[in-house]
Amino acid sequence: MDWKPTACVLCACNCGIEIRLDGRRFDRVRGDKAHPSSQGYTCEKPLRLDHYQNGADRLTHPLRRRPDGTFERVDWDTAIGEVAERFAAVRDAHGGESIFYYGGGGQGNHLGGSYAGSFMRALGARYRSNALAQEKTGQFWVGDRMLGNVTFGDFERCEVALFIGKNPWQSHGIPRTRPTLREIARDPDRCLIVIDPRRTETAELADIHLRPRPGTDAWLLTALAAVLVQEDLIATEWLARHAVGLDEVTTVLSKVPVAEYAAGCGVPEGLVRGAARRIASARGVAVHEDLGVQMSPHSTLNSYLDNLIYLLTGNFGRPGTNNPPIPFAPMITFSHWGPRRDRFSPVAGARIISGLVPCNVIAEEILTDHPARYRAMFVETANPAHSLADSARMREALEALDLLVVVDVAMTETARLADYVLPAPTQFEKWEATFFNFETPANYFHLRAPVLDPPPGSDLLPEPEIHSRLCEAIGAVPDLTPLREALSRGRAAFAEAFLAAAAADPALATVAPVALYRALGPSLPDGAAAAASLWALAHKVAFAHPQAVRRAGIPGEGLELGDNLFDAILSGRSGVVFAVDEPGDALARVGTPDGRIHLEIPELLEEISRLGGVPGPDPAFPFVLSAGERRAFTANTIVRDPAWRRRNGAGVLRVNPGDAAALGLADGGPARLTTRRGSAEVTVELTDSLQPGHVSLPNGLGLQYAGTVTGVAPNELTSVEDRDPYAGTPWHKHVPARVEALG
Ligand SMILES: Nc1nc2c(c(=O)[nH]1)N[C@H]1C(S)=C(S)[C@@H](COP(=O)(O)OP(=O)(O)OC[C@H]3O[C@@H](n4cnc5c(=O)[nH]c(N)nc54)[C@H](O)[C@@H]3O)O[C@H]1N2
Ligand SMILES: Nc1nc2c(c(=O)[nH]1)N[C@H]1C(S)=C(S)[C@@H](COP(=O)(O)OP(=O)(O)OC[C@H]3O[C@@H](n4cnc5c(=O)[nH]c(N)nc54)[C@H](O)[C@@H]3O)O[C@H]1N2
Ligand code: SF4
Ligand SMILES: [Mo]
Repeated sequence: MDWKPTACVLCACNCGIEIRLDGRRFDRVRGDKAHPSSQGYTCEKPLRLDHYQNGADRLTHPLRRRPDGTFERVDWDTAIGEVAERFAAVRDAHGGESIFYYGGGGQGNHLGGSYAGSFMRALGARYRSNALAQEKTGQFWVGDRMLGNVTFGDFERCEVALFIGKNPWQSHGIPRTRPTLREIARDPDRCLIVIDPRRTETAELADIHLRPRPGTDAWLLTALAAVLVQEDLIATEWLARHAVGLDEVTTVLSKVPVAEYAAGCGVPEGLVRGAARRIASARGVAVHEDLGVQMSPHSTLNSYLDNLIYLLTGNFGRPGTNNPPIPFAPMITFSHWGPRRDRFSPVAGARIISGLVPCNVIAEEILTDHPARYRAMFVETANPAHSLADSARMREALEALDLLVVVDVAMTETARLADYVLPAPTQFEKWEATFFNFETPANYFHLRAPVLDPPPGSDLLPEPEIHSRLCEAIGAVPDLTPLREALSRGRAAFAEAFLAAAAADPALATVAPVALYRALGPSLPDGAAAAASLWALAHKVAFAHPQAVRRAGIPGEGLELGDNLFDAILSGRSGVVFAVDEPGDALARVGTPDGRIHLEIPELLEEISRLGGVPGPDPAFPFVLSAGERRAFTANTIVRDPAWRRRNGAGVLRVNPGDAAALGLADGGPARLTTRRGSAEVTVELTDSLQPGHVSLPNGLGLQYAGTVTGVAPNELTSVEDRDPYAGTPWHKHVPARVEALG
């Protein structure tokens, strides 16, 4: 029996799995016990990964759009030549800044995206985005200002686990999620606190469930932070050593009317005070916020308050608390404390955070006659026609472009609108890896080898090859002969030659990943050319964190350490530990100029002072719709085949039974769901896990598969205007809606 090690690609945990093939079919999938992070754990979703691998709408050949909107097959030389020529024409006519890049990595694949920057830089493109700019950028902005970094909770070792707008039982996001949650819940000395308007699977396990009315977290979190200050539960000595700005924060929080705010969000005051005291008394508190607050009103303020809760109680930089990780790749960039503090998008003037234009302004940046509008777009591993707010507007924007090129494995809602569709092998047919390496104290990297070949008769290219050919087609790749010669003398000579060449030749620096792929890639064992960009990243990690890398068992000094790490990654089929933190190291990764934690963010403290009362609903749209709940069988739009789901293939609108009775809705019956932007027919499921007035639709449905659309696409119902004032992130969990009986 031949089990092949790889990883699940359906969420950011990327649990190690092993696959047994029957021909080209995934006959069986099981957890990989040798994987250092997941240790054999999986949830139910990857067991049916064959629906991703062998989906009916997989792309098999490069496609070009005909004037009538249908597609014709072209060969790769034609596709690469024409795509390169047309991007170059847009650049020549309107400047490289008019070319926009979207995507670059899904839940399981970031290797391809590590090469995309080469082609974009060579074209002079300056603007890009991806899904992080509709969920995490508010949190990044707050982290940047307070810590010059972001943190992740150490849930394995915490005493108190606090989940805010996050249902990890279904959405995962921490290693071995379900066993870890059960361990916390079972242990009488530990405490699981959940803040969610819904009685989620996680909330059912919780010791304390704070259940605010949807969209009122700002009041609840302010009340929690205020109790810490007003009852003198803060880590005064620790803060005096490590933080500045405490007075400004306590001045605002000491005035908060806790009882009034608790009443405003619908949580008993005693429960708020009890939760604050439990947090303050713990040895270690780990906090994780997610879409429930990041995609609701006051989202950036909520992220600030979440940070204040763990920082005011000193839960930072120790085992069992929140820590800034040592990431393998710099997925998040911080700029607040640097010379180029703020950048804004050219048309909407929206704040660019971590290099990303807010998703909610992309359509606006295209659908205008502004001279700086985006005119061409390169989309890779993303489905923005489905995943961004207001799909109708997004489709209109994508159609208005002079050129749209999509790299994907399947014929998606976005690919359908493209001028060229460039097909890639699936994540099991090529070398792949993810950069979701944010764990502490031990951090992992997993380079995955292909499990099978691309389908016979197909004509696919992996993303690194696509980007390299595009760079070559526009003449952006300098002569690599000297690098190849250096490599023949060994990696040490190569490193020296590469660093010297990149410093001396800006053209080489511009396409550095592609140059590595072409020069170093062919020398890598087992055809792992795609791993070439990791060589540079391994050296960067080894250079920045030599002790942590050595603690992970990688020997060596200087360049040798980086090369040893790279070799360990190349040969470790189930993933390797690349860094091990030591308690206290995390404090050194506070990236502010004085190394202190900056508690004060003046504009957000001002917003806390102005909170006032909780606003009431719009009588025309009395319900709050959470558009995009994570359920047992949802995974964004990665698996398109509805047969993947064992139950509820089409997804249901969850409704409170009291609301259903008042509206005349029956369990399993139809209803009409209407928002300011759209309307859809839905099937209703009655459940008292939802509060009255709150309804919820699953994430990732409404996909066209084999000619049929199944379920409701959530963003047919959302609006681009409903977004955070700082980060531009959407309020997908808080869409004003109306529900009516049908039939
Ligand atoms: N099964 C599955 N897992 C996934 C994914 C998937 O598609 N399916 N997607 C992955 C991705 S990309 C992400 S980003 C994560 C997201 O993971 P989560 O953020 O956990 O997922 P959601 O279900 O979207 O939202 C979390 C919770 O927010 C709650 N919520 C709604 N409104 C409010 C509110 O006003 N306040 C508070 N406090 N909570 C509220 C909802 O009831 C829900 O339980 O999941 C990842 N994991
Ligand atoms: N209303 C609403 N909208 C939401 C959300 C919500 O909760 N509510 N959640 C948001 C969140 S958190 C996220 S992360 C986004 C996700 O939305 P997107 O970032 O658009 O990504 P996915 O849906 O994950 O789609 C990934 C794409 O990658 C393709 N793919 C898979 N493997 C490969 C590969 O090897 N190579 C290439 N090139 N492509 C591949 C898949 O076919 C698919 O088209 O959606 C967001 N949209
Ligand atoms: S969906 Fe996430 S938690 Fe489940 S097996 Fe895959 S990576 Fe692990
Ligand atoms: Mo996400």
